[in-house]
Parts: sequence; C-alpha cells; structure tokens
Amino acid sequence: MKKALIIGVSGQDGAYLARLLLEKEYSVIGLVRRGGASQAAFPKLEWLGIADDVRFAEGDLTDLSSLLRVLTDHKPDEVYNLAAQSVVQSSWRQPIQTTAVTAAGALNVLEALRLALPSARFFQASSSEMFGHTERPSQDETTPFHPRSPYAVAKLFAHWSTVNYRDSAGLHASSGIMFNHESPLRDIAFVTRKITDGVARIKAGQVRELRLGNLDSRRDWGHARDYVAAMHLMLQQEKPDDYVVATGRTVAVRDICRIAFDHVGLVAEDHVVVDPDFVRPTEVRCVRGDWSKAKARLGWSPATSLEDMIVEMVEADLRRVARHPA
Ligand code: NDP
Ligand code: GDR
Repeated sequence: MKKALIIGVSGQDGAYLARLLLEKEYSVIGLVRRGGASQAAFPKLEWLGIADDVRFAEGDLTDLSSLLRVLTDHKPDEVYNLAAQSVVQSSWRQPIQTTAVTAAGALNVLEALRLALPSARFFQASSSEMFGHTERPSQDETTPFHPRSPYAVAKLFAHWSTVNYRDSAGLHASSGIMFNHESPLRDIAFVTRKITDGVARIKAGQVRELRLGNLDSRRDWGHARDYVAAMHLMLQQEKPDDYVVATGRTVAVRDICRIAFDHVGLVAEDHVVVDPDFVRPTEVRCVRGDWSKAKARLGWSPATSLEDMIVEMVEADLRRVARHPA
C-alpha cells in the first residue's frame, strides 16, 4: 500500500486530493497545525466524508524540525505540498508571514526531504499568479514569469527551489503551475465562492446585495477535483517535471455572477455593487493556461465545465443556507 503525506490537507485541494488517494487505496497522512484536534476541526474533510480515514500528524511548514520528524516517522512514498498563505489580497497586508509560509516553508519541505527521505516523490503547488504581468495571450511552461504580489513572488521562490532541488539534489520533485480552481469547498475569501454564497443568501432573503471588486477581471477557472488528479499523475511519471494545469478558457468575474444569479432566477445587475475596498492595488492581466503538455505527457484533461462547476457551487451554498437560516 502506498503512503502519501499531504501538507495542507485541511484546505480545498488537500481534501479533494485526500479523497482521490484514499480511492486509490493509499494510506493518507495529513499534516495539520493543531495536534489532537477533533475531526470537526477539518470541515472540508468532513464534507467529503473522509475525516475518519485520514491519519493526522502535527506539524507546521515553518518548523523544519516538525517536517523532519513527520518524514522520519511515516516515511511516505509521495509528499504533496499544498500548504500556503494562499489569499493574494492578504499577501499585501501580511507580506512577511506570506513569505515565511509560502516561500521558506516550501524550502523547508525540500530540505527535509533531502536530509531525511530523498527517495520520496514531491509535488509543489505552483501558481499561474507567477506569470503575473504577462504580454502573452496564453501561458505555458516556457512563458517568462513576472509576479505582481507578495504571494506570487513567494510562489516563484518555491517553484524555483523545487526545480533546483530536482537538478542539484536529484529529488523526484515536480511542480504544477495551476490556474484558478474552485469547488464547493473553496474558501469564502475567493471570488467564485463569495459569489455563490452571496447568491444563496440573496435568494433566501438574508441579504440584498453582493459587494465585489473588479468585475472585468478575467481568469482561467477549473474544478479542484480535476486538478488534484493532475497532481497525482505528475508523481506517477518516471521523470519529474513542471506542468501547466488549466482549462484554456478565460472568463470575467461578471460572467461568473451572471451564471450564478441566472441559476436561481435572479438578475446579477440588481444585486452586485462594486466596492473599491475589494479592488486590488495591482492586478494580473487576463490569464489563459496552455495545458497541452499535461495532456500530451500525463494524459490529463479538465473534465468539468465552468457552468457545471458554478451551478454545483450555488446548489451547495443553497443547501448550506437552508441548514443555517439567519
Ligand atoms: P487553501 O488556502 O484552501 O489551503 C491552504 C492550506 O495550507 C490549509 O490546509 C492550511 O492549513 C495550510 N497551511 C497554511 N499555513 C500553514 C503552515 N504554516 N503550516 C502548515 N500548513 C499550513 O488552498 P487551496 O487548497 O486552494 O490551494 C492549495 C495550494 O495550491 C496552495 O498552496 C495554493 O497557493 C496553491 N494554488 C491554489 C490555486 C487555487 O486556485 N486553488 C491555484 C494555484 C495554486 P490551516 O487549515 O491550518 O489553515
Ligand atoms: P486569485 O483568486 O487572486 O486569482 O487567487 P480570487 O478568487 O481571490 O480573485 C480572482 C479575481 O476576482 C477579482 N475579484 C475579487 N476577488 C475577491 N477575492 N473578492 C472580491 O470581492 C472580488 N471582486 C473581484 C480579483 O480582483 C481577481 O482578479 C487564487 C488563489 O487560489 C491563489 O492561491 C492561486 O494561486 C490563484 O488563484 C491562481
């Protein structure tokens, strides 16, 4: 039986990846910051019905000693680093904490692997935000990086560290340069879930308006369930490498609003209010991922349409709001 360590198991991707690996009969260990916490402390795992199937190990990305201990104790075959301070907006308010976790934290995992378990295969969650201010209409593994936020700079450090440990220490280390991916487990801090939660509350009569930032901002949005499958495939390859994971379709925030409001028979323009508080100091340009390498080498492709995903998220939020009426 293969054993996997998921760092960031309590997050959106961690939960979907844990479910996928359990389905593949892996033994799954999740690194969590609060040891001894009850299963209810991991609502995303509970939502997927797998909180009892994951074994938890206490540790923190910023504590190298905890990573060394967990690797030595459990000796996983595969290690997935999905942990980060992942909210771009927060990274301007907490740039140093973001760098400590998202950049130096990833280096800690690589260093712990080099010292304690160099045979393990490693996945790093890199981000399309690393492309940032790009002139190219679509981005692939050869596109130059120009990060535009402390988060993106930190992710780029982690990405190049992964490449360097692959080249210099011989680790089987791969990096998925992932574009935005969402699901009913997406945190409310991100725009898709903020919209679907807002739509559900407006439909239930709890609130009247939804305050958002830049409605013309465009992203390449996929489903987290599909993207964790790409992570797993990368670690099954003989050679480690970097892969863009995306859909190739770019859609504006206002279109996400339209799909979500339409689904419940409401008109977005009647409820959406632009609030300068949610407009960012710098914004990445329109991003569209070219995932042809992942398709050719991994046999991966995105399975869920944007429309189906937004409807799935709205339906999940309608159920949540019905369970917890204000
Ligand atoms: P989430 O924000 O949902 O999850 C982040 C995870 O990191 C949580 O489990 C959190 O644990 C953990 N974490 C944070 N700080 C630490 C720390 N100091 N030590 C240990 N664990 C820590 O992110 P997603 O699941 O959405 O994303 C997964 C990864 O992929 C992230 O690295 C993100 O930056 C990256 N990514 C995500 C994309 C997306 O669209 N979702 C796109 C591209 C990249 P806790 O519950 O304790 O806070
Ligand atoms: P992003 O996701 O920053 O791309 O990072 P987010 O959903 O926060 O923003 C997407 C776009 O929507 C615009 N926007 C708003 N965003 C938020 N959060 N709240 C609003 O009210 C709002 N209104 C408009 C933003 O300006 C932006 O253009 C996500 C994270 O998962 C990162 O960790 C990951 O690396 C990248 O995706 C790829």
